[in-house]
Amino acid sequence: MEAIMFKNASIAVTICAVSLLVLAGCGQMRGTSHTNDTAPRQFPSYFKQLTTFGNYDVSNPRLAEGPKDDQFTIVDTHGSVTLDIGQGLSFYSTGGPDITVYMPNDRPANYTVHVRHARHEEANWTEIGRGRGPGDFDLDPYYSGAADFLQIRNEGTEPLYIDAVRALNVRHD
Ligand SMILES: [Ca+2]
Repeated sequence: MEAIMFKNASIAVTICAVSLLVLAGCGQMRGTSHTNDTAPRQFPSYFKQLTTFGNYDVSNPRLAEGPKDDQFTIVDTHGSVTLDIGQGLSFYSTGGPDITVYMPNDRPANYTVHVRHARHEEANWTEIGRGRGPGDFDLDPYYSGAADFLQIRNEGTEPLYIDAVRALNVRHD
């Protein structure tokens, strides 16, 4: 009988100890979450939506929106497609690559990449690089600060196939 009571007491003590550990863990998680809420948020994101301007000589422009899916926007010679990173978001430069352009390897065509801030309607587009096939692009040293829009222009003589575009450093406005 004494042995059984001792065993029950041991179980009770163990349950209490585990409960305290769980509570302590919850407190720790809440604390961490609170800290993240006040810190700048950085994350990669695909360009989400087509803009209402800057789309010329382009077929299926919406197929360049969102994640890579092997569905292609096709930009003809001298044409362009313009994408927005999304409502309430902007992209910016860090030390490494900032933009990744996804397109098929077997259909290379010459293109340029340009960026712009949405609110600076009078501002010109800033070219950040030239490409042929899929690749990464740096904003610096050509552009500093935050941008919202990205434009890809076909600079060659072949059709330009674009699957998706991703900004590697995105933050909430
Ligand atoms: Ca696509």
